Amino acid sequence: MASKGVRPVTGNEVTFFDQNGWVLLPGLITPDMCEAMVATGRPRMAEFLGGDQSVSAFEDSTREHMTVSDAQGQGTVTDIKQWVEWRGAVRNARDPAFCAVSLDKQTGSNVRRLLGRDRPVRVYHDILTCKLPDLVSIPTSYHQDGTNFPIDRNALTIWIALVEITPDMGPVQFYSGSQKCGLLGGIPFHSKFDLVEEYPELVDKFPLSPAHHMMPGDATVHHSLTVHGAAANSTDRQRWSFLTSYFPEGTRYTGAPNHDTDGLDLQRGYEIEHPSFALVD
Ligand SMILES: O=C(O)CCC(=O)C(=O)O
Ligand SMILES: [Fe+2]
Repeated sequence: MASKGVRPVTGNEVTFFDQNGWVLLPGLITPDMCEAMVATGRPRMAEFLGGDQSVSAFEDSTREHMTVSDAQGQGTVTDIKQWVEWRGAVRNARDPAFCAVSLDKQTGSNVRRLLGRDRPVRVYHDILTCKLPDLVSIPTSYHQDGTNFPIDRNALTIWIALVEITPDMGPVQFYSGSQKCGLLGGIPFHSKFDLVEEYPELVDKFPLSPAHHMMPGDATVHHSLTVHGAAANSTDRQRWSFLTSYFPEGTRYTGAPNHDTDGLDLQRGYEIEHPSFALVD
């Protein structure tokens, strides 16, 4: 049953997404749902959220999220420099506050409409992020998600603001229409690679979306080929967001090493059906 907590996308929003590769969805979920997610996630991430402590924690980090694909357990908490994350609230922990958003039938229907395919979708990964204040977390470099996903087709990501996010907190920004370029290269978060440095012409060819002022429950959706990034958070408030990426049922595994898929015994060339990638229909 569709929850009242997630609203349907409109026809105009789907059209905007088709043209631009991203769309803003004001009030996608209720502020209550946002509060529940932060209330669950904050204590789990506490050791990385303090001022100086967060910096030293990263230096000492074993980057334990490399083991995230283990379907058991609670997922992993890591400072990946661009933000502090809890990866796997849905995929691993099956936490109700997060599943109520990511696995909701209305969410599934929204994703199907945005992907333009009338078939169930699966969760690729889910990440609760906190971009630390005072410029502690570094900017999110401009990238396409698609280069990093070891899957053979397009996907999309729903990114939800869990707190009020002002433009100076580093909301995600998108090069509108850049999905039409196809794959541009780079592996997100692997190195300092930034697509705007690699392709300076992107800036002239595609308008950069505004740094939106978002309220809790407002969301953006982006296509896996859309170039996007975010500035650092220059305020003294934490930037909390929750993102879930989806691929359509029938998607096949390319076999490329990736922390989201390693260790699950997926077979290159075969459809991804592992229960860790929850089906939403
Ligand atoms: O939250 C950010 O700064 C970037 C998020 C991102 O890259 C994504 O949702 O694919
Ligand atoms: Fe991304």
